[in-house]
Amino acid sequence: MAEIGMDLNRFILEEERKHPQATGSLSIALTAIETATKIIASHVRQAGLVDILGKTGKVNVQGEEVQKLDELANEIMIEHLSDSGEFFALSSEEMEEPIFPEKGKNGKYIISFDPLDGSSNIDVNVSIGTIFSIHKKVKATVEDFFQEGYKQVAAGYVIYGSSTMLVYSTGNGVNGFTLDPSVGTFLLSHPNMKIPEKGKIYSINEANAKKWIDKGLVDFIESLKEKGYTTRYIGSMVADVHRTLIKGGIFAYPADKKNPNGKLRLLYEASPMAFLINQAGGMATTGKEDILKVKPENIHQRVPVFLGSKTEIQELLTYIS
Ligand code: P6P
Repeated sequence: MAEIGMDLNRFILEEERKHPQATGSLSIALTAIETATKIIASHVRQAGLVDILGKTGKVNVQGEEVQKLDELANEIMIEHLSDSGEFFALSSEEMEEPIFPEKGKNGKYIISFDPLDGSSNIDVNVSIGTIFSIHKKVKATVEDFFQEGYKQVAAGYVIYGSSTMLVYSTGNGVNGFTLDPSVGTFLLSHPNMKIPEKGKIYSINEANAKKWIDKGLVDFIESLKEKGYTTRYIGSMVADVHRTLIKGGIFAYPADKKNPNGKLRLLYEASPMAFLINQAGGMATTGKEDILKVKPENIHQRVPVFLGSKTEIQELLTYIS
């Protein structure tokens, strides 16, 4: 087992060594994500000081007001992922269509990412994050983005919180790295992360309860209250999922009358988070099927999300499926 304090680059290389057939492409790909997110972190930390808060007056494909930091994060991710040469195609929450970088034309991978999730929290100084999901290039067309989540090669997030943490998996468990800002290096702080079998926290926006489509969900939440659960809801998926991974319990963004397929996007929010939660020993469902088995049909497809400890998810399914 890698020892606490090991730096991310050494960890990536040691993981690569475990796969004799590895060519180093995934290591380079992950290193590009590391560099991009360290740069994003530096901008996020300065956001309050530099006039990059506030709106650009533009809206993204989701019809949401784009904050300047969102755009900057997207540009930084595109630059570094493209320069790595390892990605044949990139898709982002901030871009209507995927892009196919010239340098990546021989790349083995494709990547979907949310460059700065939780952006509505930027100007109130609440944790936000970058989420990424990597699949293998198969057909070398946009169809490659429509692979199920269980086929992910790697997935992870960076949370820009009280500290900056990178949490990711390549299918052999989940490991968390904390950025040491004094040297600009991610150091292994949470080796082999496992979600508790059961928690004491539920995380859902109860303001939407009257609009929830899943009958039985209200009763399920009431049953948790009866058992003494507490509620925590930040409204920033990366922060809510990170807490759920560490503390256990359940996070949910269900379908409601306003969002009949839920609000969260499959490719670059639900699927990578489901991959991590499964790798950590938890479960992730749309309420009808395992999120990792959903066959994507479009880049910005939304799905209902229920993820967390096995105990709560299995109990939830007795109420809503
Ligand atoms: P609501 C942030 O805008 C986001 O996409 C996720 O990060 C978060 O989980 C969700 O929306 C919060 O949505 O409707 O509860 O504010």
